[in-house]
Amino acid sequence: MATCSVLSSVLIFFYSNLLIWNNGVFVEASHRVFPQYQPLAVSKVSQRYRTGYHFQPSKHWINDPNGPMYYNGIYHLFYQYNPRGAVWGNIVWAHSVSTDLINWAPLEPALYPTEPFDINGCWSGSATILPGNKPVILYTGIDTQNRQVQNIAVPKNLSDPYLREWTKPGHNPLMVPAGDINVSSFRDPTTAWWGNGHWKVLVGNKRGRRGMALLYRSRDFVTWKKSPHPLHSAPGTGMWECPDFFPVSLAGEEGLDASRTGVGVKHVLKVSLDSSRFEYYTVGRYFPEKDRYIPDNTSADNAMGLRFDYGNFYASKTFFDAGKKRRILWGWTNESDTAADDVAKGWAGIQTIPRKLWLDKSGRQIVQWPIQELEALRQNGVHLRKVHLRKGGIVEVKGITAAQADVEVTFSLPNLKKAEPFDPSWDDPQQQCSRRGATVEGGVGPFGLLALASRNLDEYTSIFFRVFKAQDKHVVLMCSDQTRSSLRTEVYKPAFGGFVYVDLEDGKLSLRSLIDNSVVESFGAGGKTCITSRVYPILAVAEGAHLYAFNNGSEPVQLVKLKAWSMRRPRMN
Ligand code: DQQ
Repeated sequence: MATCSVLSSVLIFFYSNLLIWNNGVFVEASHRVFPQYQPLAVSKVSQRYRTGYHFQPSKHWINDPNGPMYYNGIYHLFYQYNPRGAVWGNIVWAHSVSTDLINWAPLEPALYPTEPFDINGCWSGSATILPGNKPVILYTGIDTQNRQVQNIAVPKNLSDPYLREWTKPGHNPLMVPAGDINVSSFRDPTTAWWGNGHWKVLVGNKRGRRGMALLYRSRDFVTWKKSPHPLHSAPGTGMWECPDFFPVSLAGEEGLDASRTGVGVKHVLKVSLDSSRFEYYTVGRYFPEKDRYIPDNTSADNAMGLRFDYGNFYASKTFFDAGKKRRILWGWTNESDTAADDVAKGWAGIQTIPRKLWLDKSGRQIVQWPIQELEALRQNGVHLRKVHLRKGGIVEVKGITAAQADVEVTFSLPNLKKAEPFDPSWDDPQQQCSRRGATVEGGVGPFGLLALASRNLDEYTSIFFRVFKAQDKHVVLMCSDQTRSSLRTEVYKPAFGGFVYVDLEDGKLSLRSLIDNSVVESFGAGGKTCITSRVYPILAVAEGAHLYAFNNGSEPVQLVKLKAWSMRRPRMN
């Protein structure tokens, strides 16, 4: 503790977006930069708070998932990694492989700074599988002048099933920040798609406060030309990091290859906002001939827009799994303790459980669900049925390892008449979750789960719903509230929240939570609203962790069924 406070008192950090003068160019740093910690290689990794079944390397800092792909029966995940410390810096593309997206084997980093066009860092990017079954990576390199440029890398040996080594062809960089493009706001190329005789790729950018996705075209994947207009832009959103653009089917859950357009297809554009470190997405229409994307008027095209995840989730990226015909989403979930804690732990950052994603029947939003393969880790299942939860009711889910579990529960709401009135000015769900925690009585709700809870409830992370009555409909709020998650005072403990767009006609609401020591990933209403929390209990650890279902609304709710499992550890790097 003493060491931590000494460390934090000498902590000098630069916040993201800080301008650094370098070789005559102003360069914007990304992530919080702690120069004094960057090269501190780890001598001992603390097991406290390490996850059991989430993706993480054996030590050090990780951030964005990069270039996920399925190639010849193997899943590849690359990710931003500091090989020399537990804070952001010295960034390379680390590389792991899997046959099921759950068990992972580490390989040597695939990309690390070697050339003038990436000597100061190999930042985020994507994979594309070109005709002839040839995978390539597009990534952002930080060049000798600290400019952001887009590069290509190709496997050295296509007959290596793990694609261990990657080379950087001599015609790099492919795209440079020419003209009025800000050299430090030009990054994170998407997976390329094919249409109208061209390959097309997006690169994140901003002009003033207008966030934009620049569009580049190429006939041969070698020479790239910037389109005179971006694919899309939105005022007031700031730098668009890690754009992701992909088609979704209007019918069913099957995923589509990046190049699919036409009847029965909509498109999704997701951007990660550097200024708030939240993401938002829109559902809309893509016009390939004009290379324009127009969001539907049901999707807010600003920082209040729909999110894949309303919690700690950033720099996400999807890929098309051609083996199982599904689209899969990866997202980075950062620590919410301090940088000094991370240095002491020897590690920082995990990836969320891969989620299958598809367009909801309404056509207005995305639905997500943990990939089915995860269920192979379930063991010691317990089952509860028809438990009445009156006001103040609480029931413990016993017989599982509550610190590392998967729980699915369905509640039925007998009486919606008592729902509290909804004020239409409440447009920020996180604010509503902060105002009314799990113990604040409502009419219908709060009801839900207390995860990573200590025996006497000194600590818990509450994931719950609250139902309100608006003029002509019900409004459902879902919260993942960290405020009581730890007795430690120095960690960040927000109450995250999102609205759940359901009509409640069947009077039921479901919740699934993946609980894993220091992370709780929750899926409301079958995956319509998802929230991830990072928490650091000191009592609710290992055998000291408990799981409860509760209701603190004045109206009784019924827990129709609850299934919970302990989760085994897969092979994890
Ligand atoms: N992280 C990468 C950038 C990206 C940012 C650098 C998003 O390429 O814009 O580590 O977290």
